[in-house]
Amino acid sequence: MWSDNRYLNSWIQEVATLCQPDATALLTGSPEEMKKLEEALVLKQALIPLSSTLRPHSFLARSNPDDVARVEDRTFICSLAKEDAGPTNNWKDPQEMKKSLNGLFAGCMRGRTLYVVPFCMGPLSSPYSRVAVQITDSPYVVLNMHLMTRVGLPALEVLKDNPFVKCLHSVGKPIVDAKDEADSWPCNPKELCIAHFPEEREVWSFGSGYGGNALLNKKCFALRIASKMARDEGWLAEHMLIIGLTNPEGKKRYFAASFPSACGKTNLAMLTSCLPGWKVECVGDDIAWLNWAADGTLRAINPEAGFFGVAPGTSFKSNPNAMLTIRENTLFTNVALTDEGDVWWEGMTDAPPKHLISWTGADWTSQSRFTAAQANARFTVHISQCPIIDPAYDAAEGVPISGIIFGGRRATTHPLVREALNWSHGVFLGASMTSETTAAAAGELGRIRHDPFSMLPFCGYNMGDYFAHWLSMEKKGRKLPKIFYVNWFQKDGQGKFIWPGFADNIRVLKWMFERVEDSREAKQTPIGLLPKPEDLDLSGLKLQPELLQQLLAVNPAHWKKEASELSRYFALFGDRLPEALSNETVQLQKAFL
Ligand code: GTP
Ligand code: SPV
Ligand code: MN
Repeated sequence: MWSDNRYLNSWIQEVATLCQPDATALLTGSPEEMKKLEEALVLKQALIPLSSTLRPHSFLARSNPDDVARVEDRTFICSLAKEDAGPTNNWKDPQEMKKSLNGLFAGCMRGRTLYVVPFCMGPLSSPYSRVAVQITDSPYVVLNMHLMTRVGLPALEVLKDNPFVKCLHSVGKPIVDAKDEADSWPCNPKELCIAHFPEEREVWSFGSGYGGNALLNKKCFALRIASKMARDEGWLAEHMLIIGLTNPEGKKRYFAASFPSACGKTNLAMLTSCLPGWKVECVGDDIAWLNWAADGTLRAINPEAGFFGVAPGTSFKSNPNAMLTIRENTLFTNVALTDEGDVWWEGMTDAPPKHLISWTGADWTSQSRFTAAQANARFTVHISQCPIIDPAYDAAEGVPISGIIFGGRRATTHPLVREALNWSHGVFLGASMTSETTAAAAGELGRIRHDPFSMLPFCGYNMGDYFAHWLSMEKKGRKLPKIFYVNWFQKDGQGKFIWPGFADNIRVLKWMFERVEDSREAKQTPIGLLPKPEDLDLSGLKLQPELLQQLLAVNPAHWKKEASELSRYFALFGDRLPEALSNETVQLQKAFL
């Protein structure tokens, strides 16, 4: 008897029989438990303790070089019907997939410990929260989950004797010889498979120990499975940060923003304002669950309890709040190690230290021809350490959302900011998101791709149905948030970013706040409502007038191309594309004929 939950007890038995671990442990969530795991990993040299003065109680993990990011082409949505996975997901027949997974998992935990990690996504007392259980043979994954979710007995207390989402994970490398025993990052990239069963509410992940492949609480459950639950139950599970924005008069409004992976969510979520009197507070940096409350407001909770943030580019200049968040009790993965026992990555300081040990364990100097940190190097840390944590981050009822922001990484075409004309135009803006690919997923970098709602890799069902679900949110009595679309990433002829970004993004947030409050006018264009240049607060910023003009331009040649590409893309969805979106596309095309 592992717990009071009969489903859990029989599942543990079933998985142990299949995977044949040496030992089984149910996690309580206590700090002592975490300490024991850390000590064991340090002993195995799978964790390097950092300097206790420079980075107290913090560790560095180095992954296998073939296991550094999410792998989208090995990620599957195994819905009963192929059409329910839709044209943007990899589909496999659930029965066939289960058969092959049963083969892969048979005996896969030999020599290892099977950890059972109950976890609650969202505040323990929130009606919007959901409990799941991850079984994993990776102690590194367990440590991450301790930092990022509400784990252990408190989660089991919430669960009681109810069914839960089953998340089964193995690094896919049983210990058979001394080499396996010594391996500090076991994984099995050749057999990698991350399979989702949306109808059964199950995830099976095999072969990776990294990020979204292995921390099944995050993208696998809180987005892919949860998006399907949300559709069935009338809510939204989104790849969004959540912030509170306060103006100099003390009025506060909450915004949620959806940008693709490595496109600025963590940075916006922790923004330090460069405008006096304006303040940002952080509710979450990656995932939002949105529900309609009885009073018609859209309430957001952050299902997570910690950050799994991109390290490269993070500095006291770009994101001081992130730097303060990770000053201690932080788990770093694939960053460089300094001679003093601290961490470093590209962009952390203007000049690199003279000598480093790179993420692969090699000596590094500024003459080296490889980067010191891996491009998708990350920090894992509990949200409570964020100096600008919002007082309501753990509130059961969530926070009321006044504005939703979409955005992507585009060198041209998309202006700094625009506002949707109405809800269905806003859904169209979300559906039409495009962005350059980043190191957050394995594959080519910098290729422009469609990433609707930044959910391309994370939607657990047919994306056409997902669009329809968003459209269906517009109902009588609901206070619909205003919808915006931003682009911090326009470049000049030399390939330099035009907009300073980071702290200066508050200038754009201020305009959106004023729009939400109906206290600013806007200019109507065929792509939405744009700020009048004089309405953007650019005080203290040296920006040449031609550059400001470029930031707010609607270039007809660019938009003609964009609209025709969009029409080609939407055709993929066939009759699952809602009519409202095909109408919007036609309108856009007509405007730039
Ligand atoms: P995921 O955790 O993968 O979902 O990423 P994210 O959306 O949270 O992205 P994050 O904030 O970590 O930023 C990713 C990269 O974009 C970092 O290297 C940042 O330095 C860079 N970045 C973020 N905001 C801005 C901005 O306003 N301007 C510019 N030029 N770069 C930015
Ligand atoms: C992302 O890729 O959007 C991330 C990192 O937030 S991971 O957890 O690996 O998905
Ligand atoms: Mn993300």
